[in-house]
Amino acid sequence: MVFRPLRLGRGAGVAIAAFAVGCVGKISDTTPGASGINPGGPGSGSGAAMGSGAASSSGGAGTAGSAGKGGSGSSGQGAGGNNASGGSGAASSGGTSVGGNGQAVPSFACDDGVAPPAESLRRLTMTEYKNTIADLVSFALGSDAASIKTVSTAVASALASLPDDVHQAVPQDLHGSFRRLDQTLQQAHVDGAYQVGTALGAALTQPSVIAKVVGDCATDSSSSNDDACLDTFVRKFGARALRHPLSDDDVSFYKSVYGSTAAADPAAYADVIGVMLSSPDALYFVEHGDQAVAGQQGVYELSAYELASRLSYQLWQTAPDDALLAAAGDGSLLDASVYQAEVERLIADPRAKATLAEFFADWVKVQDLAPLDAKNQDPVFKAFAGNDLPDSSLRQAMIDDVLGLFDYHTWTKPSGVADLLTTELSFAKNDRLALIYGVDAWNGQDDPPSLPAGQRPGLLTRALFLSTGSPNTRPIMKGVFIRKAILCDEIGDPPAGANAMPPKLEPGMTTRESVEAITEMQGTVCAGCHKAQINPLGFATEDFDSLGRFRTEQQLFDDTGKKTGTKIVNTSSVPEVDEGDTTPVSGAPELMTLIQQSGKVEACLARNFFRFTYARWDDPTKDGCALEPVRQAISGNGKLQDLLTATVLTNAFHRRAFE
Ligand SMILES: [Ca+2]
Repeated sequence: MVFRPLRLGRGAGVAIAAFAVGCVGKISDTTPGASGINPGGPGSGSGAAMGSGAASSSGGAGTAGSAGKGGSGSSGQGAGGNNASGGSGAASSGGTSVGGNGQAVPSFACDDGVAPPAESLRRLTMTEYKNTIADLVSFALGSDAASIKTVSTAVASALASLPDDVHQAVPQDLHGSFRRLDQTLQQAHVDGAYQVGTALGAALTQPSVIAKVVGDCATDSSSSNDDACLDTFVRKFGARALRHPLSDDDVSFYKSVYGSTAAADPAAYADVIGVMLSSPDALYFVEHGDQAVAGQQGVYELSAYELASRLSYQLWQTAPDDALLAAAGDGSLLDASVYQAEVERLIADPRAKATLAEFFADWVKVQDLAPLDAKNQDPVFKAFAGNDLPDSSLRQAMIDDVLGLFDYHTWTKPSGVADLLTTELSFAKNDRLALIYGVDAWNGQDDPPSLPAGQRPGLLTRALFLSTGSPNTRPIMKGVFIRKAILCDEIGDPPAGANAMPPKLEPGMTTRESVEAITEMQGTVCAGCHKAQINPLGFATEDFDSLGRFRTEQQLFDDTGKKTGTKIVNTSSVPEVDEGDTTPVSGAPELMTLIQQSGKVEACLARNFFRFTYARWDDPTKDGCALEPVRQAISGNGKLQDLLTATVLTNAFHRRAFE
């Protein structure tokens, strides 16, 4: 049976309230933390949560369920066993290629006969919503900067009452994944949207601006033009607020909201605006589809307006602009060449950079970096840090360094995954971080300085991924992060009762030695995962300390901060970037090369960008046609920015599956 969501644009306040209640129940059923409390949420990210505890997030047992898919109530996803264990398992077509490490490169099978999972009714993210409101204010007021400022100020407190999206815990990543996966709907969302609508309605109908917003017909002395005045406003403002032209029925409904008052009435106009902004069409991606896709049960091509919205929110995180709406209006957007031109126009805009920056930040979990100066009074930390004792700016500097790396290699010098994983340029603009790297600070304009050769290549050797806010590194945490976020491998559940806290280090032993003693004892349940899947990836990056400083030996301290000795750090390991691959590495540089050669990062990046795009977890057995073109686009000579282009050019992006 094909169920396509009913039109929800009517009934405004009543409809949205009823709808909200329905969503809460359904989303709660499938999404841990849907109550809005978000157990183990972002606040816990500082250090402890990514240890062995994080490994519990996604058992190998086909748990890749329908995270965030509450609206559809789908239960079909888990059934296939969901071999999220890899891309490699799904590589049944298109030929298997071999990477630089001699192992098969993972790819995704695209079968046009396989329908993707049904989509839920997705709400705008808070970023998207706030951008949309700002654009609507500009649309209503044109170039009147002073009025735009006044109106923006009037809605600021209502906007601030909306909850931020959180790094939503999903079954596959209990620690918290993309903010876009936060599809929880709280009372604060419903109340906040209503308050924004009310405040905006009031602000846009003040005597100083109503003639600009509605037209002179709203303030002149003639009453004979008032009905046409209202009609025109509903159609014009409504098409923008709801992102599609209004039907005659829609127009009648909003005119009924205005009421039967004869004279032009600012308060009645304010009601119309408030109700429009409470409409599901304003708050959600309401998609009905247009043409059925032959051979795929329940899958429809999006209409031109639906596609315009998807494209605009995907690349700009806001509603379509005039040009995009015009291309939807005359249907030309459905023409491949017109669509391609719009894609290029949108990607050339700075807003596309901001979108990709949000993706990268979420992907590598920059929010998980611990506060670095919290232990500045601790004698051991103080002794360990020495001249590099962190100040309050160092944490953000480490985040900016990594985001700068992404930005440079995506836009300034468009590069591919290989450069991302092997670059020896420093993007540290902060003096303290530059000192840690042993380079001059980057001025952000000229070519970035080069790091000491052969020491710190690639993304994963940056201080962000090494720093812990304590005197000790966390090899387990580093290993889990690389294994899951960068390679997209699954890690089995840790045994019940396993400790998610950092292992207690033994005096006189390196961090590695302590971790080995605790987690790799032969015959224990821990050893199975830690020895092969987790620890070696972390051990190979032990040539950096927990402030990201390069080292060859580890300093040892007693509890008072007195140095008790040094021990050579052993960074050799067999990281099994590909399962069963016995290639050894001597440390971080060789590990980065092995990771780069594996071809796994391209597949993993495609999967992560899918999650960001569609706000749901990918299912490699059903989403192959969405994943494989993107993986291919960023492989070989492909560029990171091709993530954007390749995704919006897939058939999957133009379609929607209904249940
Ligand atoms: Ca009038």
